Amino acid sequence: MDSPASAGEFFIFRHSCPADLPEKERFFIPQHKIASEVIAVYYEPRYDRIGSVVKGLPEAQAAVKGSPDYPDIHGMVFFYQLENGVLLVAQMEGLPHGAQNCPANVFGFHIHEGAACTGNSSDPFAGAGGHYNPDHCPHPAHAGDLPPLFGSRDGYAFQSVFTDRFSVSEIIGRTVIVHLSPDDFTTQPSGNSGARIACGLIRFTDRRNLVPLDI
Ligand SMILES: [Cu+2]
Ligand SMILES: [Zn+2]
Repeated sequence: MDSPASAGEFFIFRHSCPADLPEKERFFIPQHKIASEVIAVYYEPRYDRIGSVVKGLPEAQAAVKGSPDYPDIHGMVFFYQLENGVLLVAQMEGLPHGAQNCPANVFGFHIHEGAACTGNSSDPFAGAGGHYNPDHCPHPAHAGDLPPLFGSRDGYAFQSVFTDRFSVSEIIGRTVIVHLSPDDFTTQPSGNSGARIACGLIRFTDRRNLVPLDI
């Protein structure tokens, strides 16, 4: 098969240790208790290409941090350019979570067009602007629309998704936003996903200046 695997075909198995990677690349392996083990990819020939992509450095990444009201949120979003689209891999910790029996723990997740995680007291990330939408489509057909993050009972989320709605170069300098509420995929212009609780600026990975992740 010579087309990129879809999200549903992206099999990840746990692996005990990333020792087979060069030291510099290991710095970019997520440090979380689960994601630090996510290295080995199921290796049938049809998955070869996506496996080699995930083992390399992402072309771009965003360090996500919570707003003043949600200081515990932090995470990383990685963007791997494939031939026909982008593989996005995200992990987040410190998301809101409740002790109730049926917590939703679902958070709207988008790429916004703005270039800054700055704002004001009523919207700490107003500078992120609206959803990235170069083709002037309705929500959820915006290029920057993504599946929402599903948080665990202790506030952790991991997501990988393939999208051909943008290339990595298009979104450099734009922003990733996490919202307090689920995206209803109906309400205009942003799915009624509520307050912006975390933001990250998307940057090219600086291959000459790799530093350990602080997440
Ligand atoms: Cu958003
Ligand atoms: Zn949208």
